[in-house]
Amino acid sequence: MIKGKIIKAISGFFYVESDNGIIECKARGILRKKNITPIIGDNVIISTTDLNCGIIEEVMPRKTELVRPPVANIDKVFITFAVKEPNPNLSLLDRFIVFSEKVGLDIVILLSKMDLDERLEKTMIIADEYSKVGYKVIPVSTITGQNMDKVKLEMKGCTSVFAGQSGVGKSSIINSIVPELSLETSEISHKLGRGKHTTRHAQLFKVDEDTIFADTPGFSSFEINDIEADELKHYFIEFSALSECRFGNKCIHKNEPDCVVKEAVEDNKISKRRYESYLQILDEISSNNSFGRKNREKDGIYVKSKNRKNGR
Ligand SMILES: Nc1nc2c(ncn2[C@@H]2O[C@H](COP(=O)(O)OP(=O)(O)OP(=O)(O)O)[C@@H](O)[C@H]2O)c(=O)[nH]1
Ligand SMILES: [Mg+2]
Ligand SMILES: [Zn+2]
Repeated sequence: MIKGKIIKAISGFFYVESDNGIIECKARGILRKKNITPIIGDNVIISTTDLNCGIIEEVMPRKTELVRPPVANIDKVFITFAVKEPNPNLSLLDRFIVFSEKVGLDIVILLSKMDLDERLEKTMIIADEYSKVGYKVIPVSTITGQNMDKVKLEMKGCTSVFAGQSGVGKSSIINSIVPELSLETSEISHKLGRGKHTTRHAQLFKVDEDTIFADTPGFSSFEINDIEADELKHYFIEFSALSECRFGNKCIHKNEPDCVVKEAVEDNKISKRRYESYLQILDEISSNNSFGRKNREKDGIYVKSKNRKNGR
């Protein structure tokens, strides 16, 4: 038996880095029966039939698990958004933050292609908004090399993942930090204003024993699953910094009176745009839930969830 870590997964094959080098593996059928799908970042135990082929026998418990892109055991996420080309979709950024908060990851926001924003106006506005929330924001450019040393420093000693829309320059950033990787990159489609999904598979790379990172394929939309309406507020960290609302922990900061979050928005202490982003996601969760419930009721299998609040 050999211990290793999955660094790449393509069409049912897993590439496991071990003391014996990289071994191509299949997963043992029993794992599927147990509902375990190995993903990159997983620490696994494999058996080998010959030198170049192995079977994943066991997947060790995961410290963290990011569902999209699927990567296990990461500490930090570099959420990468371009200031231009493609134009940043901040609602998508907020969604990604929500998921990263839920997983419990350290979050660093990379504002890429700052060289395209000559007077840095847009860069400053976005950086300001998210720094105020409490996030570390690093504007970068692979053309001028600006702040690349800061990204490198942030990567050191942890397992991180670069995630964000297609075409924002994730692979380019990695290339400028670790040039020998020569990852494939390509221009965005100017007609469509978005990237071409150049990176097809997530892959882990090792800089040293403690510094590991993943490049991942870009995404263009993000559905909110597995988050309850009364849970969402915890992932907008600027809300939690305020004192409690009149309805305490039950307040979802929407229609309740004397809500400190709504007051903070009125007083410009919390970004109105972030609050609207919150409401938008909240609505989506509620309509997903009632849609899901209707379908379950139709199938006669609806059971009222114990933890659903407000008698809904
Ligand atoms: N002006 C400018 N262009 C950049 C910068 N970084 C990357 N690019 C360009 O942006 C385009 C997309 O870069 P990629 O690195 O392929 O983007 P990606 O995020 O990996 O995209 P996917 O793999 O599709 O998710 C390429 O043409 C890069 O040359 C930058 O700092 N400034
Ligand atoms: Mg890429
Ligand atoms: Zn409230």
